[in-house]
Formats: sequence, structure tokens, C-alpha cells
Amino acid sequence: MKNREIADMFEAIADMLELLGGNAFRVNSYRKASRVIGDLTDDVADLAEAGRLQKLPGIGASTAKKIVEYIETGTMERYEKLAAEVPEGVIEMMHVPGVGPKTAGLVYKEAGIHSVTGLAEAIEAGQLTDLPGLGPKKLENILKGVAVYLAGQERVLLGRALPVAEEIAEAMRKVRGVREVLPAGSLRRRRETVGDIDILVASTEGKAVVEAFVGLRQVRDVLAAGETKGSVRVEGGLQVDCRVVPPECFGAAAQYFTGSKAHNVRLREIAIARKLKLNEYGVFRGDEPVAGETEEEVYAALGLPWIPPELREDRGEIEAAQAGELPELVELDDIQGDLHLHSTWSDGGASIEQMAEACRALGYHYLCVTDHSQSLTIAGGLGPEQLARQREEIDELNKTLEGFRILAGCEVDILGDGSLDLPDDVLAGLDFVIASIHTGMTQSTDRITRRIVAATEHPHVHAIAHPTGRIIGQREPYAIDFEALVRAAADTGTALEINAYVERLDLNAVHARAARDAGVRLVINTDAHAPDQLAMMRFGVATARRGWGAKEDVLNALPLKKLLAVLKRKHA
Ligand code: DGT
Ligand code: CA
Ligand code: CA
Ligand code: ZN
Repeated sequence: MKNREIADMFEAIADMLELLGGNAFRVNSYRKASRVIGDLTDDVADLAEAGRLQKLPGIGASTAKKIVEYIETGTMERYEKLAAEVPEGVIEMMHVPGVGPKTAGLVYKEAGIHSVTGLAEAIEAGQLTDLPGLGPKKLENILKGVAVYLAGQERVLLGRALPVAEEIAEAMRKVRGVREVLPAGSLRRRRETVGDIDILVASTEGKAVVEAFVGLRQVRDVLAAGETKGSVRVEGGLQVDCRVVPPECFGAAAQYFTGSKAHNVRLREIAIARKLKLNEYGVFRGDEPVAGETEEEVYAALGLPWIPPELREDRGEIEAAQAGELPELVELDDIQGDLHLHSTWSDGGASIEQMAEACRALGYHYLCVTDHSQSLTIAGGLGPEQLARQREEIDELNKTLEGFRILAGCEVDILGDGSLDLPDDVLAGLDFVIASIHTGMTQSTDRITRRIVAATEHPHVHAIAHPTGRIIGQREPYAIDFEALVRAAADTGTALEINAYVERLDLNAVHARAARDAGVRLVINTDAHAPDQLAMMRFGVATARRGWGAKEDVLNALPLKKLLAVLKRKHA
């Protein structure tokens, strides 16, 4: 399908137009087109062939023409013309936090700067100070933004790395002589970003397996290929290492290469105290192997139960294991429904019915439609009357669904002063209300904390969505006092979301753990704007697990009846 390519191309056109100071309306219409095409589940080429492109929201005659042009010729003239005018590095600059299209256009046109690193160097050298609007504070901010941006560039999002790793693991399982395959490293621990992918293979035929690995169709560059280890780059620059170990060492190698380093150091200390030696080949007493084939026996040899990979960060898991107090972590199967998703009523790409069908296919028992509220006009936010009409549609749909329930909700904006974007009586009529911030994200700690705390204190707010606002590698969290938020959430019985969107994972693992330790309920949602995005739930669950979350900590692991009872309690 060419959907993604076309969506990216429209996004790039919007970026370039905006940078060149183009008409805001046009810029927005390209962005909308990009989102609509990107969220499509059908092949855009099929729609084009059927002449149905213009039936899509946000696709007019001229965008439809460009889509057809791309499908037929593989290029878009509009894009090519703009791309000839704006260097790629300038577009990249625009995505640095604190820069944006105006500043990127300015430093390019006035100072000839055309790369992110060039921008940082110019600021550090004390240049650019005479350009309009670039005061010392702004420049300092941009410098910080460059650091955030570059840090995000080096590591890859879990949501991008995991499918690549699984595809490669699947291919390796089919290679002759391969007994077992395990993606290890930070990926197995489900860190939110990974430096590289580590694939572990059990086989007695190291060299042949390494040759098969470096010959996979995903491989772009081969960095190394030896007797037992291969190292490659796949598309996008992501590095993948493959290690082949004999089957009798597989458990020890899995333990070692899953890490983390800090966890492994602690295990080695325990081994030494027991007069044992632990390494990637096994556990030994003198030269005598005591364990190695499975991870369970490696941990058992150290007097420990098997520890789930998500906990292996030396954050107390070893002490908990010794005390027999490891948490029973929540699992994807425990999730009963998704309580934060969008439909075509606001900025989603699918109808409520389509989202409900997709949720049912995932085995859920309920979902809650939480379209945006009225002040968020760019996202087509809903007012009281639209919500009432949406409720009618939901009631109708519920009549036809057996063993499944659609809840009526809203993602209500927390306004600049901490009040909510809909009147109390409207919120009171909804099954579930999740509040979030989309404006004034750069307010001071004091202001933004008071604003979010006020939302938790509101009798009709059940949860706070993406509570810290961070976007990995793109936007720092709000300056919020997180402890104060956790206290307020605990006091008021308000849940805090783990937003499963791969760029968000907000709360992150550390915050999620602090919240659950304080008795705050977590709610794991995808914020899906299209059916296929519902599958991101697994990344939210992984984050909850890294935050030591159990099934009991998670609001949407409750069966429908219990969920409704909990929600009513807050309303009362
Ligand atoms: P990453 O790739 O930066 O996201 O993080 P990891 O944890 O995947 O680290 P990586 O790829 O350098 O190594 C994979 C695992 O191998 C790591 O989690 C633990 C183990 N390991 C690597 N080097 C060492 C080491 O020097 N000492 C110990 N104890 N373990 C190591
Ligand atoms: Ca790694
Ligand atoms: Ca590695
Ligand atoms: Zn949302």
C-alpha cells in the first residue's frame, strides 16, 4: 500500500509550505489530508481506482489529483518543486523543539543555516543574535531543543523497533539448524527506546546461521559477520546484532544479553556470595556447570524465582524476588477495553461502529468514545449538542451489540485557568470523562500543576490523559510537579493514564510506578484515531509492567460492571 508514502508526502508539503510562509489554510488542508490518508485502513489506490477519494473527509479535488498523480507516476510535482527550494536539513530543523517553521525559515534565509547541527554550532558561536525575535532566552531554548532532538535520534522508539525485531526473529526461526530465537536486550525489557536490537539464537552451527542472518532481505549494510556473531543495519539505520550460542547455554545467554547491565552486576554479586560463577555461558561451581539451558534454572541456582524482563533494572526487583514479593504483572489479556479513542465525530479516521468492531476483534468487552471537546477546533472538538447526538448514535449501536458495550465519553480540554471545556451538567451525563491539556503547555510549574490538580478535583473527571505531555524525542514534559499530581489523584480517586501511543508512553514507567505506589489507579489507553492503532495497547501494557503494575492497579482491567460502579463513585 502507498498510504504511508502519500501521507508522508503531504506532511512534507505542509512543512515546506509553512516554512516558506505559505497560506495557513493550505498548510492545514495538507496536514489534514496527510492524517486522513495515514489513518486509512483501505488501500488508497483502490479508493482512487473506484473514484472515491473525494468522499474522504479533507480530500478535495486538488489533493485527490495529487494522490492519483503519485499512484500513476511515483512522484508529485508540487512536492518536487518545493523540495527543490527547501533543503532537507531545514525541514529537520523545523522539527526541533523550540524552533518551528518561522524560525527555521528565518535562520535559513537570513543566515544560510541548513542543518540541525549547523544551527547548534551557530548559536554556540554567538551568532544569530541580531536576527529578529531571537533573544538570548529563545536561543538557549533552541539549544536545549537540539539536545533533546539529537538524543531522540540516536535511540529508536520501541514501537518501531519491536515489529522489526519480531520480523527478523520470525525469519531466523526458519533458518536450518536454528533451535530457538529470542530478541533480548533493552527491547525484551521493553524500554521505551532502544539503542540497538539484540537477537539471540540457539544453534550448534554458528557460522551458517550468521551467514543466513546477514543475508536477510531486511539488511541494508553488513557491519560484521564472524563465527558466532553478526552485526547489520536495517532500513532507517537501526543496528541489529545476532549472537549464536549452543543450546545448553541458551538460558544463561538469554539472561546475560537481556540485561540490564545493572541487574546483571547484582546477580554476579549474588553468585560470588554463593561461591558460584555467573557468565553468559552458565552458572558454574568451579568448572562444574550448575545451570545454563534455561533462564529459570539460572535464577534458581542463585536462589531466586524467574524475574520478568521488564523489571530487570535493579530498581528493587532483586530484593523483592528474594522476599518472594515480586508483583504479578498485568498482561495484555487482562485488558477488557480501551477508554480513550477518537472517531470521525472529531479528528478520528473511523466511525464509532468501525472502532467498536475492531475492539471486539481484539477480544475487548467495552470501549469508550472520547472525542475532543469544543475549544479544540483544529481537531473538530464537540460541544454539548453534538455530544447529545453522539450519545443517540451510541445508544442505537449498543442495541445491536451483544456482550459488548460502547460507553459515551469525552476527552475534555483543561482550559488555561484549570476550568473544563464543557459545562458540568454535560460532563455529568457522560459515562467516562478523561481530561487533558492541549494548550498552554509551557506554563510555569506553579500554574500548570494547579491547572491539572484542579481537573482531578473536578467531580466529573475520572482520569487525566497523557498527564506529563511529553513526546519522546520531540517535546519535554510539562514543568508539572508530578508528586503533587499523584497526591491529588490519590486523594480524589482520579485515574492517571498510561497513553500507549508509541511516541507518548505517558505516564512513563517510573511515573507509573510512583502513581501505583501511592494507590492511584492506572488506565491504559491507546488514544487510537484509527482501528489499526488500537494494537498499540501492548506498548502501554509493557510500560505498566515496567512500572510494576498489577492487574488490580488498572482501571480498564475491570469487568464492565465493576468499571461502571467505580466510575459512578466519582460522579457521586
Ligand atoms: P540499548 O541497546 O542501549 O537499548 O540497551 P541494551 O540493554 O540492549 O544494551 P546492549 O545492546 O549494549 O547490550 C545488551 C545486553 O547485554 C545488556 O542489556 C546487558 C548485556 N551486556 C552488554 N555489555 C555488558 C557488560 O559489559 N556487562 C554486563 N554485565 N552485561 C553486558
Ligand atoms: Ca540493545
Ligand atoms: Ca547490542
Ligand atoms: Zn486523545
